[in-house]
Amino acid sequence: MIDALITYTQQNRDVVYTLLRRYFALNRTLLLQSDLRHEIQLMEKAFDRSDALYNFVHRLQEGVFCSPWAYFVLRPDVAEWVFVRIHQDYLYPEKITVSEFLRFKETVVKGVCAESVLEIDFDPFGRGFPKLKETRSIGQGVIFLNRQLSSEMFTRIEKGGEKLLHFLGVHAIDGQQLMFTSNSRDTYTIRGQLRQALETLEKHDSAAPWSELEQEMNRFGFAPGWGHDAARVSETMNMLMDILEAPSPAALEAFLARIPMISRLLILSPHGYFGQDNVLGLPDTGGQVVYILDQVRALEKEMHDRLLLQGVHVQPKILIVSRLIPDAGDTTCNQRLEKVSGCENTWILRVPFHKSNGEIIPHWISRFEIWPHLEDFARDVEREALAELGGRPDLIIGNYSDGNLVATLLSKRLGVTQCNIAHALEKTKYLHSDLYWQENEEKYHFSCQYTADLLAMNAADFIVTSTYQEIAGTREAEGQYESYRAFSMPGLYRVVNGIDLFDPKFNIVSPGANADVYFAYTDQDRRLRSLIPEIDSMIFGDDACFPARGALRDPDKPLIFTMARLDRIKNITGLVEWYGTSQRLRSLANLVVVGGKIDPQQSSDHEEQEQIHRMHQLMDEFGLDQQVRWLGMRLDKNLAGELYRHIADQRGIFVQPALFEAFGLTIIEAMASGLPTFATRYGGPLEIIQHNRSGFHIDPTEGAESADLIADFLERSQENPGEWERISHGALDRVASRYTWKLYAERMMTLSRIYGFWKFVSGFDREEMDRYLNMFYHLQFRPLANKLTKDV
Ligand code: UDP
Ligand code: LCN
Repeated sequence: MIDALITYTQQNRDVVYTLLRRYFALNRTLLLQSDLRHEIQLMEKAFDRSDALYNFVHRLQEGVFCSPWAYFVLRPDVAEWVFVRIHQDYLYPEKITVSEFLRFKETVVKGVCAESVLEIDFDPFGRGFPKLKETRSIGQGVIFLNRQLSSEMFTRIEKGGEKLLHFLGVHAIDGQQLMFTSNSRDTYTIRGQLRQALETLEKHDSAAPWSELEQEMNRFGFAPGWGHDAARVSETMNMLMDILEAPSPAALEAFLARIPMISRLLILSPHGYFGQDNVLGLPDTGGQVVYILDQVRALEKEMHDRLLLQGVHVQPKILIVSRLIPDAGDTTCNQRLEKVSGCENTWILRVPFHKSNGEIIPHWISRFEIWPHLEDFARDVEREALAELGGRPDLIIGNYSDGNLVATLLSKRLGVTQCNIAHALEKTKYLHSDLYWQENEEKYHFSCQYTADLLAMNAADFIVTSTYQEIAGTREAEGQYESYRAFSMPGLYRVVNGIDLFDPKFNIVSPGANADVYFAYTDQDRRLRSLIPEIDSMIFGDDACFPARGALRDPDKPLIFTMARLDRIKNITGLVEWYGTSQRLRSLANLVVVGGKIDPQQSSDHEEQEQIHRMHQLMDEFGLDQQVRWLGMRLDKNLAGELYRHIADQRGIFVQPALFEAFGLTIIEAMASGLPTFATRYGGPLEIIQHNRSGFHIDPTEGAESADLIADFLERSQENPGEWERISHGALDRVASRYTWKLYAERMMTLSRIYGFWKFVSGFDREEMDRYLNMFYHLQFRPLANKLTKDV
């Protein structure tokens, strides 16, 4: 692309010069993708799509300008970055390094002298480690890793077969030895034992239970774990025979899927409020809590079923660790231990934060303020979790920046496989929050958060994401993890290689919508009809029973429904504004908003308060009190589930207008209920919804256009009800095929076993990386976190 641009520039100097002049004439040091594209569109010359300059500009991410230099970030394709500069007079495009680009940006935008700056570079530590090559394979790390390492296992990895046997030999759960009665690593001996056992098994009925076989199998050196009956035991033994003879990735994956490796999980979600009831709608508590509670139910069942199939009678245990908040209002977040309902042996363990004098901190602390507490928290959790679990967990899963940092500290100390889940990385949500970190420091402490993110993502054994775009974005926009690849926090450090998207640690495992709660509106037998009167008075009532503003004058119109936390990024106020401005939309449908509080004084979150004020302002400005019903309350999930369905009964729609949405559980919930859904094109929803098949994408920066798209659909559906049904069916099919917790749990268990195995067998040669991370933690993260007070 650069060569084409050089040739083009030589032949069309005037065109390139004119474009650069336009950029400089804007008198802005920093231009975004949209600004750069906009200027080329305004030029007199008509470009066609094969034009080198047009192509170049359309692949730019940003530009930095300081006469006579223009520096650009070019993203020719997903996950591919090139840095280029052009001199205004000489007009010769030159490639530059990432350091040069960032240095220029820091100097020009922030005016800092950026010569001697700490540069963070994780790249050298990944050399020699297998990496994906194709962008389409990003997010399929486990398949690649398994293929690559299993073919190397008996060649590159010294004594691969013996290591596999050793791995099997050290398996025990609750003191019960599994797989082998002794830890022999001699492949020759084991093959002999396997042959003898297989011969004996042939004499048994294939349905004979393990208890009947146990004595004989013990004599040959085999402990429980091979299968619940003779057929399965012999299948598993044959698989091992095959692998010891000639390993293949598929055989290894299938064999590992049978090993009872995972029975104790530790899941970390430190910031509150984490509870089962009355927490949604409280600050910082949203989809992450819903996700984890549904996740543990699915994982517990999957672990339980797998262990039984392998003939291991052990009850799996999951511990979700969060913060204990003594002043927890009407939530249970002040209880140390709480059983998760619908589970046999899954618990929420809450561990408090302390002030510097040791006193327990009684109140909620925003997720942006919790950094100085995490190291002590990790230490306390280690003690309490080990006691509760009765030993080390088999896997530690972190959630969000804080949980992932604690997972990093604990996994390192305990030598346990670490999995990260981000839910949302704030960096892509707040524009230029890296560059202007100092300006935002008091409110958000992004210096701590982004440092923690870098530490945790590089330390993790594997990272689970909900979508592809979360890792590597789309052709148009960078991904959330990708945004950590190269950036500057002037005055702190410059990251030249923050994360490698081709690292096989990334895996896409999408969450689901809880099928017990969110199911199709047509599924009449399961509907909670008794809730309908309450829902009707919530939506159509005008009494004071609910904290609400607005009363719908014309209840026969279809409903446009939205529900979210009242954060700026969720852009609920944006939707209200589009609705207020669009007479067409107002004449076609009413709007129902569930989110936030009506009284700003009842909110303790500064962003929420601001949004509440804005909602009132918009309701006043556009006179919306007879067309908008705003409910400032949190709905329990059964009520929310029946509400989606009730709105579908009346041929309504769901709208998710966020400026950016990492994934968006409400979107799959609405779709699972059969509601046609319109969701932001920025973030995960772009992948969840297939436009005009299972819903619609809307552009939150183009309010009028989005309002028209919605109005068009409502009009079409009025004329032809089959149109509404077409999208409704599309939505139901999409969720059923892609977004279920069963699929999630199966995949997650496979990942845990395979990464756990490879960590054990290959060690991943990570010592250098560990040392670098250790230094980064102590020299960067700790001082930043310790600058914040613990005595809030
Ligand atoms: N939710 C709810 N009741 C409410 C508000 C939200 O049950 O009053 C649930 C909603 O159904 C969804 C979650 O909270 O499961 C929000 O998750 P999402 O991923 O949409 O957004 P987040 O809040 O995590 O950014
Ligand atoms: C946090 C978010 O912001 C949402 O986009 C996700 O759906 C939710 O967590 C669950 O992962």
